[in-house]
Order: sequence, then C-alpha cells, then structure tokens
Amino acid sequence: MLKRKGFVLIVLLVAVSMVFTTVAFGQVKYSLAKRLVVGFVQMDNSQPWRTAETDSFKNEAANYNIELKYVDAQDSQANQIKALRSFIAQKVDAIIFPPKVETGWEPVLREAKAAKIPVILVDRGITVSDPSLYVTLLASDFVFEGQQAAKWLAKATNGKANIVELQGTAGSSPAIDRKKGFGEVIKAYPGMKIIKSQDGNFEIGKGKQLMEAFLKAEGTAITAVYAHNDGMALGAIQAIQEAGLQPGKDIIIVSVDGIREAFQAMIDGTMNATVECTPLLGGPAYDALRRYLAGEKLPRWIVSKDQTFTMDVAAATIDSRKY
Ligand code: GYE
Repeated sequence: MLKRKGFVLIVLLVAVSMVFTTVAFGQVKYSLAKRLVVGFVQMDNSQPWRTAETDSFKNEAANYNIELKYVDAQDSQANQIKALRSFIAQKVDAIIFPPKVETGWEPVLREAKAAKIPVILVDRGITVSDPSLYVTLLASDFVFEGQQAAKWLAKATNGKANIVELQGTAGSSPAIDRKKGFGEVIKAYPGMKIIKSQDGNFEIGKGKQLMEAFLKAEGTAITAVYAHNDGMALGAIQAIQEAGLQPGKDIIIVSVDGIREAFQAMIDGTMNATVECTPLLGGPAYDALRRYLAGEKLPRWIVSKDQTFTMDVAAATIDSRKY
C-alpha cells in the first residue's frame, strides 16, 4: 500500500512538473492589435545574404503590425551605435539588429535598458558581462557550420588538402566561430593544413583580392578554399579562373550561407559545397518580440537549423531556395 502511494505521488509530481514545463517553454499566444515601432539597423548591404536579410525584415513587418524604422550602417559599428542611440531618442517600442562585431556594445545597450527598450539580436552574437542587456539572439550555430564544412572537405579530399581560408570580418562572431569549428575538425587529419588565412570582411571583392594574393604566393600548392561566406567564395572563384585554373576541380571550394548564387556556381561546377545559414530572420525575430512582450520567457539563443548542400543536389534544389 505504501509503495503504491509513493508511486501515485511520483506520477503526480511528474504530471505537475510537465504542466509547468509546458507553461514555461510553450509558445504564448499574442495579439497583434497594438502597432509597434521597431528600429532595425543593418550593418551593410554589400552582398546578397545581407540584402536578403534586409528584405526579410522589411517584407515581414506588416504581417506583425510593425512599423519599421530602418537604417543602413554602411559597414560601420560606429554608425550602428549612432542609429541605436537615435532609436532610443525616438522612444521606439523595440530594437532589433545584427551586431557587426562581438564587443563594444555595453554602453549603448545599457542606455536602451535604462529607457526600457527591449533589444533582440539577430544573425551575430556579442559578448556582454550583463546578460539582461538583450532579450535573445536569433542566429545559426557558426561552430557547427565550420565543423560541417571541414567534415565535408575531409571526406571529399580523403583527408588531404592544402587549404586557404578566407575569413569573415575580424572580431565578428561568425568569423571567430566558423574558424574555430573548422579548425577543431581538421586537427584530426594530419594531411589537412591551412596554409594561408586572412580577413576578407565577408566581401566579394576582398575575397577575390585575397585569392589573387594567395595564388601568387602559393600557386598550385593550393588544393582547397574554405570561405567563411559564399560572397568571398564567389570572389575567389573569379580569381582562380583568371589565373587559368578550374575552381571546383583544380581547387575545391567550400563555404557557408547557401545563397542562390552559390547554387548557380555549384550547377556550373565552380563551387563544391555550401553550408546553409539562413538570413530569413525577419518573421522569426518579430514573432520572438511579440512573444516576449506577451510575457513569454525566451531562450538566450534561438538557433536556426542549417544543412549542407553539395554540387550534386544543386540543380534539383535551386528553385526551392528562398534567398
Ligand atoms: O554568413 C555573411 C554575412 O552574420 C551570419 O554575415 C552572418 C554572416 C553571413 O555578412 O554572409
């Protein structure tokens, strides 16, 4: 009898705790009745991934009854901070932005907090000593992306590659973490070496310039390119072609983002693989904001789900790509 009572008690406790867990982590229903003014400052718009993200924020705003105040920071953190201060001065209801680099945000985020304006980060992370300075981050797992790129390359080259790495913006979370994830995996392959690695600021033109310099210095010793984004990979492809070599064959190309232009390059046979990283964060970020304002406790990081695409599936998948 006692045993039975204990069992019933445990079942009850489990049931009660399940109810509370669902309440705590379940999605709160919200009303769209109140129009919200949201400030969004894009870091720059110099390549397709960024414009896809910008469009996503502009196009989804109406679906969430949001009036969007939009600023383009022209690739400058100082301009981003200036825009954030102007949003605070305008007393917007919320701020959403992709932070160009990981550090330097605390003072302005403290000002937003003092003004009781919630801040949601998208697409890149930051380091802060006070976690209450932002509500949540919606972004991909960049360490995972770097690992996926390295795993694919290890398989494609039987663990033998002289790699040149085109890094994203110095100090940005995707550049730091994509380098880290990739490095962790290739450590296990003595035949895989990064022979050159430099900052290409995620730009197509810089990717091309860097690749030209790498080819000059290393020539045909280079067997693979790991670019932290498709934009730089597309620039590198041009440089390789201009040097009279065949990208995709003489030099294997793997990168991150999964933009339509990368799928076209894979169909053309000039790029080998890309690890997806979605820029379509407008809807999910507005949804997170609405849920937060309705009282839901959000996780610190809402992780996007990404998958790797290779040239053999590119033709069949390109039409379904949304960016
Ligand atoms: O990969 C790149 C962009 O922060 C995830 O930044 C983003 C990265 C993306 O400029 O193309």
